[in-house]
Amino acid sequence: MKDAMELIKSDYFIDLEHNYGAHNYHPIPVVLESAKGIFMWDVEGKKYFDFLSAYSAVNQGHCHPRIVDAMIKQVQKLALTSRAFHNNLLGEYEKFITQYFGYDKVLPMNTGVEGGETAIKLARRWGYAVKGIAENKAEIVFVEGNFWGRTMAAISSSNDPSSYAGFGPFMPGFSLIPYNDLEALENKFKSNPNIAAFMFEPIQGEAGVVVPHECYLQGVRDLCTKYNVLMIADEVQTGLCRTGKMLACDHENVKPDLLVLGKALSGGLMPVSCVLANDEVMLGIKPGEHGSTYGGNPVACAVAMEALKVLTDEKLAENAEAMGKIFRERMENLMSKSNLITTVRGRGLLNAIVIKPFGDGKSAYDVCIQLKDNGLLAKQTHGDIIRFAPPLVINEDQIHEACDIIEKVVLGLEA
Ligand code: IF1
Repeated sequence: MKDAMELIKSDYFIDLEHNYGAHNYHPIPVVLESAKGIFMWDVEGKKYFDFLSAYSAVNQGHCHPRIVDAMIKQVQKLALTSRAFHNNLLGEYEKFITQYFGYDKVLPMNTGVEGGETAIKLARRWGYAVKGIAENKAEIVFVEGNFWGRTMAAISSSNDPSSYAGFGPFMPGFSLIPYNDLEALENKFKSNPNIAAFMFEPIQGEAGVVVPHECYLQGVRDLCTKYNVLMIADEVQTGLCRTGKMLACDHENVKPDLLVLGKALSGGLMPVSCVLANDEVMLGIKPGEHGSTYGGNPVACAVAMEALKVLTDEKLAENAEAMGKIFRERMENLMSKSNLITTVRGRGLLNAIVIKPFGDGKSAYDVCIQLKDNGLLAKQTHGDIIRFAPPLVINEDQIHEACDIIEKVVLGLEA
């Protein structure tokens, strides 16, 4: 039984958030105070496996020493110049990241949704300047179940009422087709000559780790090429080794025209995002036509270069691939012993289980509460799906220990 002091500590912080913060979240009731690698500790000193990684922003593990050091060194020297002036970090970073991913140029921003917004502006501009679409007629095609942020453009492309309801009117020039459906994509492209781009996630994260069929990515690439439509891959969540390859598009060796990155681009230390593209697209935006106060700031440049180096130095894609296989085998074995789990799916260390509705109205949220009580933090999505996404530095013993907790909770709930 928690003593009064322990309850007061967590409840004290939860009450502060409730009384003074907007109520735009419903967090799992745990108050974290420190983190390292794959573990986090709450204000009562209890240790947890982090199986969310801040939605794949902490792929390198919490507070990675090399990335923290890079941040500390730079922030004490030169933190922010704005883009009104040059500095000695931005060009180095731009050269590093464009060679790292194989594109002519990069446009640095901060949050993932700013990356998406920037990609859409670049695509519309290309549509007018290169494809010859009539002014204000450019269309961008998205997929059902997409999630790329909370801005007005992002929610204008959503078919999830919890994202868009009550926030209209919406951005024009957007349309939706089913995900993982190449026939629908080709029919859409045939129906309208004014399509500038198709923007999608190679694996849908928020939709519940929806993995498309083999060859979907190649099919998208071929159709975008055939109909002169820009392919925009939103790899904010699936990129940076999360799915067992550097990029989820690498599973089919497909190269998008625009690549959007964010989250783990900073190893979870600060918002860093970007769009990568070749000159025909990137040079469509002229000086003074797009930007951001903090976009490409010297600290972000230093942090992002180190975060990217850690991914390759520590072979995190290979580890994600290997550990993910073990995780899915354990979950499939659990599914064979449980009536609660109906599906196991994912790639690398981006996985999810689908929970059958309980008899007494319990849901995946209740499983997450029990997981928390047993020392593992995860978050449900869309009511019946639990996403499991630990930092990519997790080792085999830790994967098995975490799976033992998941197994104990799931089988315990059935008993
Ligand atoms: C929250 C969800 C995940 C993203 C993809 C762009 C962005 C995101 C594929 C925008 C952001 C975050 C938002 C965050 C929780 C998390 C999330 F549950 F909201 F949907 F990961 F699935 N593209 N996803 O997943 O990046 O502007 O947030 O930096 O609490 O809203 P951002």
